[in-house]
Amino acid sequence: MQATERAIPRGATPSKENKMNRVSKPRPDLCRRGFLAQSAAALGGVGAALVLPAQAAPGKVLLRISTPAVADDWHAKMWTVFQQALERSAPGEFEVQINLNAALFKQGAEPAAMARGNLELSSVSAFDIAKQVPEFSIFTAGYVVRDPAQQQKIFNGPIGAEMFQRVSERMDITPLATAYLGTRQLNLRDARKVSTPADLKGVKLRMPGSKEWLFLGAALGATPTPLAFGEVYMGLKSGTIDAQDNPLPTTRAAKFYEVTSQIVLTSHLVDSLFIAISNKALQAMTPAQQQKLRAAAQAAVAYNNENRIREEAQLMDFFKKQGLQISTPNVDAFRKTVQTAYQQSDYAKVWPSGLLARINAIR
Ligand code: KDO
Repeated sequence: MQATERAIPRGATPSKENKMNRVSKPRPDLCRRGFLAQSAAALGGVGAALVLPAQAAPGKVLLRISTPAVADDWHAKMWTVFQQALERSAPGEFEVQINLNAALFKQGAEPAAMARGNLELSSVSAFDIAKQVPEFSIFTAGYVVRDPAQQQKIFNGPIGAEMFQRVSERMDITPLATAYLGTRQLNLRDARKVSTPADLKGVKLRMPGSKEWLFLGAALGATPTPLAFGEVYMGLKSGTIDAQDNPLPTTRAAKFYEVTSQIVLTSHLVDSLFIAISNKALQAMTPAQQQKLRAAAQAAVAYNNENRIREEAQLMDFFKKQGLQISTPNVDAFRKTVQTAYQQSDYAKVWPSGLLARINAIR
């Protein structure tokens, strides 16, 4: 099933470049060189070598985007919405280059590339931020944020403003808008009974490669195994990993359901991605351009969030039809174990005093 896409902003149909991205549907199991060639081709048939202009056409503001997202996922498509919103509000002013599948920078390397001025935009995870702004790890902790509505209130209110200020000062990037990546669920290669974290003992659970992610995997009771997103499909297929965790729309878009047999609805993390821009690029813009940029980022996340929330509610049937078992564990047991692990960790020691209570108070 391909869920019906709601193109929210008027005229937000994919551009020619991104239609190419969508039609070519690069597979997560393709090698990075393949992605590079594909991306280069999508950018104008340059050929196998990735030759990206370091500068935009004369008079245009260059906005290079890099994301590990696969073309069929909402947080990949949202960049087309962003691009087209800018083209409508500021015709001819910006040159937006969308690079999917980690074709330009590997997963997690984007913030450093932005700070160095080699990349303008990306969707940055709380985990990437927590590496440099440790108190942001509160948003990497399982079972803290309750649902997407609360997530938006948190980041669009005073807490978001305070935390984004710290990000801007310490990382030299500015978050512009908060995308709901989805609620992360476990997805196992071989079905097994999973009721509590103890049932995951010894399960090689793939996590993205940073200590913040690995901590979450361990807190769930599994044996966390670092692997880049683009290698997960093959890892599951070959059996080098036993499981992965991602929101259901991503498990569909990256086709992980083809190489797994069970989804366990742990709902352990209401995950976010922050559309962020390098401060260097932001400061080089006029106030009017900055305002249009912010509006385009808001349009992009609105598109992502609505489509993703709708699809999350529909996907269970799809996975069942694909032959997957869907099981519901003892979520209270998972919540208790994971929350205890975080409370007793060094992460919680740097959470600003009272922040957890303020988050909890947001309804
Ligand atoms: C993943 O690697 O599991 C993850 O979901 C982590 C996110 O922070 C984000 O990088 C995402 O992958 C990619 O955008 C691919 O969907």
